[in-house]
Amino acid sequence: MPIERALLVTVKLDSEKDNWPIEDVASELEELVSTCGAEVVDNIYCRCAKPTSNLFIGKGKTEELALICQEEGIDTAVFSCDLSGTQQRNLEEIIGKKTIDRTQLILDIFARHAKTPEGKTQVELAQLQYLMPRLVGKGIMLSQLGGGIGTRGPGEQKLEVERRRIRKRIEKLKEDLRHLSLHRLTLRKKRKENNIPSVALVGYTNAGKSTLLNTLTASGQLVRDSLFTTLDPISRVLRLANGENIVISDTVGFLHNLPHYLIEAFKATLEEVLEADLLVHVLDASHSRLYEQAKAVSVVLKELGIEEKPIITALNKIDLLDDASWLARLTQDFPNAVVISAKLNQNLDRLLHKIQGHFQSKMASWQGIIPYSRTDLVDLFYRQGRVTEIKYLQKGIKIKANLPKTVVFNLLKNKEIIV
Ligand SMILES: Nc1nc2c(ncn2[C@@H]2O[C@H](COP(=O)(O)OP(=O)(O)OP(=O)(O)O)[C@@H](O)[C@H]2O)c(=O)[nH]1
Ligand SMILES: [Mg+2]
Repeated sequence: MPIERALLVTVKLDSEKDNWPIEDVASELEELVSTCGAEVVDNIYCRCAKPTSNLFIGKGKTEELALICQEEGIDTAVFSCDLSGTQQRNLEEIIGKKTIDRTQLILDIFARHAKTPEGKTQVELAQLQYLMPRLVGKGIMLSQLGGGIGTRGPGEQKLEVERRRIRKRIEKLKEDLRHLSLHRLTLRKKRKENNIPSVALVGYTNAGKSTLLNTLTASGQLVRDSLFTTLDPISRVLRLANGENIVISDTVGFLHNLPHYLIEAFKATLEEVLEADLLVHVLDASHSRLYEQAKAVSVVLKELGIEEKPIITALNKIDLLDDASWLARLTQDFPNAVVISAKLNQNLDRLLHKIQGHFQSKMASWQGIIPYSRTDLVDLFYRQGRVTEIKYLQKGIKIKANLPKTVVFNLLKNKEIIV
C-alpha cells in the first residue's frame, strides 16, 4: 500500500493563551502523523482571530488548501485543532480530500497501540464518544424543524438506528470497564492492606517512563521511539535497598492539549496514578520543548485533581546531553530533580534512594508491650510496617517495629499499651 501523503494545517487562534509557539504545535503534530505511518508533505500555518462555525478557518484559506492538496498529491489534510462534525464535513467538501483533526489522529494511534482487552475497550469507547456528536444528517435537521410529510426519510431512520446501536455499545463498554476497574480495585485494596506503597510514573509521551520501569524491574515492557507506546497500566513490585517493597506503575503518556474526554475515557488506565502514594515525573531532558512538556503534564495532573500529590522529578535521557549549560539551567530550574538515564541505568540508585527517603519519612520506630487481648494489633504491625523484634512476655507481647507515623500516633493514645 502506498504511504499516505499528509498535509498538516497548524491553526493558532489569537485567543489561545498557552505558551506553545505555532512552530512547536506544528512539529508535535508532525510527530503524531509520523507515528501513524503517514508522510508529511507540507505544513501550512494558519493564524486566525476566531474560529468560524462552518469551517473553523476562513473560506479563502480553505480554497488555498484545496489547491495545495491538488498540486502536491495529498491524500489527507490533518488539522491541529479540534473540529466539529459540521466543520469537518464542510472542509472536506471544499478541500476534496479526507480531513481529520488532532483528536482523530490521537485516537488512531491509541487504536494501534492498545494491546490488552482493557486498553482496547477504552479506545473503542473514546472512538464512539468522538463519533456520536458527529453523526448528524440532513434528516435530523429536518425532524428538528417539526417533522411532517417527507421529512422522515430512510436516511434519518438509518442514522437513528445507528445512533441507538452506538449508544448501546457505549453502555456495554462502560460496563466492561467498570468490571475491569473493580478487579484492579481488589488488587489495590490488598496492596493497601499490606501497606505496600505505590509509585506511579507520569510524564509526557516518549519521555522514557517504560524504559525506566524496565531498567528498574527488568520487566521487558514495550519501549519505542514513538508517541503513546504504552496504553495499558502495568505495575511491578520493586524491592528497595532497605528491604521494603513498593509497587511501581507505568501508564499512558500525557500530551499538550489532551482533549478532556480522552482523559475521561482513560481514567481507568490512570487509576494507578490517581491512587498512587507518590508520583515520579519523568521528563525528557534532551527535548527542546521540555519546559512546555513539563507544564502540559502539570495541567493534566490538575485536571485529574492530583496536583497536590507528592512528586519526585526525574530528568531523563541525560546521556543525550552534550551542552553543559543546558544541564546547568535544568538543574537550576528543577532543583530537587534527580538527573538520570533510564536507558543506560545512570543514577537510578539515586532515584530509588529518594523514593525510599520519601516513604521512610512517613515511618517511625516504635516499641511497646501489647496485651494478649490485642493480637489484632500485631497483625496490623506486620501488614503496615516492619516488625524487627517480638517477645512473648508474661505481661504481654513486647514489640519493636517500624510503623507508619499515623499508626504510632494512634498507639500513643491507646491506654491498653505499655510504652
Ligand atoms: N538515549 C536515551 N534514550 C532513552 C532514555 N530513556 C528512554 N529512551 C528512549 O526514548 C524512547 C521512548 O521511551 P519509552 O520508554 O517508550 O517512553 P514512554 O515515556 O514510555 O513513552 P509512551 O509510552 O509513548 O508515553 C525510546 O526510544 C527509548 O529507547 C534514556 O535515558 N536515554
Ligand atoms: Mg511507555
